[in-house]
Amino acid sequence: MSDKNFKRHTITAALPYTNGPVHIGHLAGVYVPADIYARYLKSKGEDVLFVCGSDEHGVAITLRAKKEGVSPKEIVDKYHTLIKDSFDKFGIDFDIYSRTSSELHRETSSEFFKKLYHDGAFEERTSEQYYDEESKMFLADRYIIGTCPNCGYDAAYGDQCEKCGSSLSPSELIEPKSALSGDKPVLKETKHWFLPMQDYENWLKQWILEEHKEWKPNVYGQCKSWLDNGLNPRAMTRDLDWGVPVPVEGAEGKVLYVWFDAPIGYISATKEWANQQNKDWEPYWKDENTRLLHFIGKDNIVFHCIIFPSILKAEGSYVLPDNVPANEFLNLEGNKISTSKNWAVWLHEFLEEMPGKEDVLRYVLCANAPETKDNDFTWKDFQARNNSELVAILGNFINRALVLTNKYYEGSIPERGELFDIDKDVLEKLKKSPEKVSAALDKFKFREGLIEFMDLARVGNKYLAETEPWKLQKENPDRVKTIMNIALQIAANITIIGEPFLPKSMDKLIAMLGIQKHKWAQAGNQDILPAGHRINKPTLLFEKVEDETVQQQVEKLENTKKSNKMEDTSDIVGMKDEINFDDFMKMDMRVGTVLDAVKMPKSKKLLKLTIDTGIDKRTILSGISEHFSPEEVIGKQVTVLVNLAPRKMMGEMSEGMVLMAEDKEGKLKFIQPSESVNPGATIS
Ligand code: B3M
Ligand code: ZN
Repeated sequence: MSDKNFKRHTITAALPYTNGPVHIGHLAGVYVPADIYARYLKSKGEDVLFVCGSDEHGVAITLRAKKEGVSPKEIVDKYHTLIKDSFDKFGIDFDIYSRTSSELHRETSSEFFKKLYHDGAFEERTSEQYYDEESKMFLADRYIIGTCPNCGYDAAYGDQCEKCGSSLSPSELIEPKSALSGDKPVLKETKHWFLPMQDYENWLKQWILEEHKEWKPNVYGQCKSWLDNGLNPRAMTRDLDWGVPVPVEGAEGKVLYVWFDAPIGYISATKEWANQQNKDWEPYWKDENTRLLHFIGKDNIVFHCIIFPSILKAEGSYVLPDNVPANEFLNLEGNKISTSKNWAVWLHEFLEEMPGKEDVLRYVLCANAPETKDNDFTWKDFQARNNSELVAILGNFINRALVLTNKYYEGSIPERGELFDIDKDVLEKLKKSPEKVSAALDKFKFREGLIEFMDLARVGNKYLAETEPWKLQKENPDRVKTIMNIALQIAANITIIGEPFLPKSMDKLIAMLGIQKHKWAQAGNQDILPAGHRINKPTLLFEKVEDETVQQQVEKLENTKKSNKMEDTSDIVGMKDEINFDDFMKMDMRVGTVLDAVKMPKSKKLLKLTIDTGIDKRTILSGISEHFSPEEVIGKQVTVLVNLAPRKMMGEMSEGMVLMAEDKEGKLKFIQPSESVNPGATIS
């Protein structure tokens, strides 16, 4: 945190697009850390407002609506409810979960735009954009489909090719088509309002690169690279019929750019909350003693660190973010999480399939949070962390402490007697524990904070294992009283320090201990539970996850993999156009023998083969280097298309083609005669 003593905190978590459900990647990257942080500050007694809501505008929504054959309104209603419910059940404790389709948001974002418009903050520009005459609409980049100029993929979008990943602009597409009508779109003039980002460049450089060196390296680095590359004007309006109408004359049929209106959604959400609470919203955004924090994923960094701050700066009366602790991405079982490929663990499905395990998922996602680099979620790790950490350490310690207290003292906390070194040592560790967790959380190091918290449970667990009170009860009941008292004080402290991480389990533990919820200031206190206080009968805090359960989840993913493969290859499996016999006879295919093979310099894919075709010895370049080493192919009989027109590749002529078969996993195999034949044997 900057050295400043802030009076209040406005914490925002990225507004999820309501074009689908939320998954573990969202939770790990944004909502779990944001919730831990907000709970931690609230426990410290800070004035905290934690806002979120649904991002219901933009092309992502209209595309989804098209796909499902319903209206955008139906889509946002459906997913808003589903997402809100998932967050609720995972204990993500927003003070308000709003939505950008609300009237209050329309008003707020319109007013904001108008203010900037009247202040002359925008540049009005007319440019040519693709227009679909059949649908009578300007086409958003995503609505234009064509051939990628880089890899030749024929269904690339106007903003990106999903095959090779290159980012594109619609004018680069070869043979662009409208996704709406399939027609070739025409270029037509349209007017938009641009924020001249280049005018903010120097200010941003000073504000971020000089004054916010404490931002996380991944965030700072991305900002630096944007700023080093130079900023360009960005249109703040779009030709679309779904969104907040542009509130100025001559803007009919246009809406605010979704990345203009969505961050203002944080402000509208604050207003809605303030109305509900009968409070004033303005200090949460305009008082210089307010600390604004944005929790987001890495793909949103530029919008929250560069564009939105410029918008706020242009307006002039708002505070700017003090920090933007963005995370990297979480992968799933080694692959990138993908909504379109259904490669995800969806929260609403997890809730159904693993009821009661919400905190376990929070725990595992925090332990693996992609804080500094992308990270991987696996079901094996989920099981291991549950069984050997939550059950074996935290759960075991609590259960032992509470069961023995019930057994020996009918649930009443015993007095502490004489202290030995081991007791003093444990009490000292208890005292230090909250500082250690705080030090990590203050730096947004949630994994470290979790480890420090679990260390306290470890200390307690080890203490009981070493002192073995169950063996002492007969001959030395006074000693056991001291041990049990200390163990119970640790348990009470765990409810405070663990609450930001595992809120539901800590509520359960609070109930078992029969105490009130305590604030952070009490953490480290060695006398939370007075002697004589009665606790309740314990139930298990965590239960083992069995192999079967994990196996089911793994199988579910394997099935997804299989069905993806089928979809992926459908266009390959489908037959090519019919040819006649003469077409076939044009191909001259022969069996050749590979005489020599070397790797092509500077190429990952190509092997340079010398082949005896029976007619001649020639060079053929073949894209098999990732599948075979040169030694493996020398001497092999292969099938060669010998009359293919020669082609130059990487400066070397290739004369012909070696035919290969590709299996389901994408592995290549040679097409060979079943028995050895003379080089040059013809194939027909
Ligand atoms: N809806 C993008 C996303 O979900 C966007 C975030 C808006 S935050 C103002 O990645
Ligand atoms: Zn491409």
